[in-house]
Parts: sequence; structure tokens; C-alpha cells
Amino acid sequence: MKVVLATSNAGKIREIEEALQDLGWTLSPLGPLPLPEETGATYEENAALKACAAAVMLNAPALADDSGIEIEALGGEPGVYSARYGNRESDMERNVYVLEKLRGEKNRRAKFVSVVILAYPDGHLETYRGELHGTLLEGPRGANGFGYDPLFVPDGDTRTLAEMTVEEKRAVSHRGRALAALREAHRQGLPERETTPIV
Ligand code: ITT
Repeated sequence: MKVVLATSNAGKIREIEEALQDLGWTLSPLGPLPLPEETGATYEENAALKACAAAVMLNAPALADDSGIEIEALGGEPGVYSARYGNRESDMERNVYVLEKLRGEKNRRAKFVSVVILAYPDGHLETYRGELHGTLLEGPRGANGFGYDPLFVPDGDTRTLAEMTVEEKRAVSHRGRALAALREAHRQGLPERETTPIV
């Protein structure tokens, strides 16, 4: 099956390609097509907006991820607004912003959430969700991954997500879990629907 990756985030593309490699799908980049504005209040709504827009524009199955980090001491912020938290422009600036907001805070608990939606041109949606609980450090560590990875140590580990390889991160991460559920569903022979070639 040919599937469009409805994301402009290079870190997500790397992780999705690695996680789905054994399905034998052809994963194509979105290219210059713009993704819709993320106006939803939930990860599910935003993932559906992105996946459906790509599936309709390209008349092909499309996969989108909407994700974020929820920080306990900040009442669950930034959640669905993680990509633009504090109106900061880059991952590094957003990490600094989070560290400033948490300065002196003892409760460093946080969780990542990922909702992956595979949308078909006929309007059918498959939805998969994964979560990862952990703690935020007082300074960044590691150069891999993206986003808030350098601050986040998953429960049961001592490394940040940015100190892990793509494979190691997938084995524990929110996105890895959502994609594992998708993989399982399709390995068990979920009927594939509209497989119109991408033109
Ligand atoms: P697309 O919409 O093009 O897919 P995006 O980066 O804008 O890319 P989101 O709206 O889903 O995607 O925002 C998710 C943000 O949450 C992302 O930019 C990171 O800041 C953060 N995030 C999500 N998953 C993460 C992960 O695995 N590691 C670190 N940060 C993550």
C-alpha cells in the first residue's frame, strides 16, 4: 500500500519510517502541499484534520501524527500547543522556555501523547494512541531526536529520549506505541481500503 506521510516534521518522518519498515508499505513525503491549520482542541481532531486533508488532496491513504507533552506542574500545558509553546520559534528555545517555567519546581512529572491517524480517501479513519510517562531534567542532555527529547527521561530509564537511537526511542515512546498498534492491526490482515496510486 502507498501511504502519504502527512507531516512536515523530519523527526516524526524518521521515526514513522523506522517503525513501519516491516509492513512493506511505500511511504511518500507530503511534498510542497500545505497542511491545514491545527484548529482542533484534541490530538485526535488535529491528527484527523491533517490526515484527511492529505488523503483528499492526493487521493491516497495518508498518515498523520498529532502529539505533545503534558507537564503536571503546568496543569497539563502545553499539550496540543506543544509545537508553538510560548510562541518560541525553535525546539531549543521551547526547551529553554519550559526550563524557565519549571525553575524551582520539584514536581518534574510529564507525559508525551501521540495520536496517529490513517485516513483513506473514502473518509474511513483508523486511530491509534500511545503515551509515555517520565520526568523532566533541569537541563538538556543528548543530541538525537527532536522537540522536548533532551529534557525527558522515560520512567524506568536514566537516559533522555535524545540519548537514545531511533530504535531505542521507538521501543518505549508514545509514537512507538501508537505505531506498534497500527502495525499489529495491519499484520493481522486488517482489510486495506482505497489504494489508489499517488499521482
Ligand atoms: P506536523 O504537524 O507537521 O506533523 P508538528 O511538529 O507541528 O509537525 P504537532 O503539531 O503534532 O507536530 O506538534 C507536536 C510537538 O510536540 C512537536 O513539535 C514537539 O515539540 C512535541 N513532540 C511531539 N512528539 C515528540 C517527541 O517524540 N519528542 C519530543 N517532542 C515531541
